[in-house]
Amino acid sequence: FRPEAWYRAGRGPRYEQLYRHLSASIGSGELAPETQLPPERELALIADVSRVTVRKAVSRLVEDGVLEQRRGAGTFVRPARARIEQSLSSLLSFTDYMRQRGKTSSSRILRRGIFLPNPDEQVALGLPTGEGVARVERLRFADDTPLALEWSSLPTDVLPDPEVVETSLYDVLRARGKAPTRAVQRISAVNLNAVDARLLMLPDGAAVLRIDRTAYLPTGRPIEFTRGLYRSDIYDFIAELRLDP
Ligand code: 16G
Repeated sequence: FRPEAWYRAGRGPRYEQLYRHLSASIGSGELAPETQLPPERELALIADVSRVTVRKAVSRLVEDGVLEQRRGAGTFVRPARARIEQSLSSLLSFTDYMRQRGKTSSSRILRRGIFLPNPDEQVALGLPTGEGVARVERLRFADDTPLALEWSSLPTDVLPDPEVVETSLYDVLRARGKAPTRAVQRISAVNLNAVDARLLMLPDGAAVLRIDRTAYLPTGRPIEFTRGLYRSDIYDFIAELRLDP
């Protein structure tokens, strides 16, 4: 811990500066997993802030899932999680991927309904102007760990009833004979806003992988546009490459 690195640096309340400093030190590995934090009183002395300030910063990092408090032992940097390797070459659903790994997947539905499409949805799905879009927003878990946030959008004739999506969207599509057989994905790096960070239990501004998938029926019609924010501290995406013959 180097107080000079954050002292008088940045803006905002003291506890936020301390929060950001600690969270950056953990993110960079400077504070390694399993490191024990000095006791509150000591940390307050080193950082020259009140104990209340320390408590506020620390409890926010505990909420983020970055630190953990162990009864009678103190506060520790959480051990690194096992990473998930996901192939970029097979067209599977989140539920399928988790089944393959013997994990239990679940979702928290954040919003479901028919909405006015945004420009990305309109272009990806080729929606005529004035037409609504069926959208399902979900926070996706494996064994109780939040892994991704997903916004799935489909034409309303394919999914006039978005409220039927409970567990697996692809199971619903398969049951309707509308399973996609081809998809195009685009991966980019983005920083989380405060709301999404909280849902994924990551610090504000954490870098995640954004994956946009546009999926098509055998006829070539695009029927799904899903934007997902995947935790970069957990996911590795793997593609197999071959030399052209
Ligand atoms: C995956 C897909 C997403 C699809 C979802 C369906 C990626 C990058 N995205 O998360 O496009 O909508 O699976 O999962 O793999 P579900 O059938 O479990 O709802």
